[in-house]
Amino acid sequence: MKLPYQKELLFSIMVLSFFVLLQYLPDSQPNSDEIIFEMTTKQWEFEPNQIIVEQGQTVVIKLQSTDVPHGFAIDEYNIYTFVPAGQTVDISFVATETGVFEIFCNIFCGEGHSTHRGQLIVR
Ligand SMILES: [Cu+2]
Repeated sequence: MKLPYQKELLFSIMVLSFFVLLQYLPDSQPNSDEIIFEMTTKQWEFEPNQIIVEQGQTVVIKLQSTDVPHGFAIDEYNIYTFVPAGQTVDISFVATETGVFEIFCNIFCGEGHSTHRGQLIVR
C-alpha cells in the first residue's frame, strides 16, 4: 500500500532523525576547551614552573611579575611576552604541538636571569 506523500514523509523522518542523532554524537573535539593558569614570575623563577596541558587546549596564562620586569618566552610557540614590574598580563595560545618546551625569561632581570626557566608539557 502506498501512502500519499510517502516520499515526503520518509524524507522528513530522515531529516528529523539526523538532528536527533546529532545530539548524541560524541564531541569530535574533546580537547578544544580552555585551561587557565595563574602564574607569578620573580627573580628568578616562575611559580608554578611547570604547566601540563592536553594537545588542542587553549591555554591562558595570567602571569604576574611580583618584582622587576620579566619576559615570558617559548621559542617553539613563537611566544615572546613582556611582563612589566608588578603587572599581570594574559598570554593565550593553542597547544597545537605535543612535547616538552622550555619557558624562559627573555628580559634581562638580574644575575640569575639565565636560570629563570620553566617548562610547558603538551601531551
Ligand atoms: Cu626574569
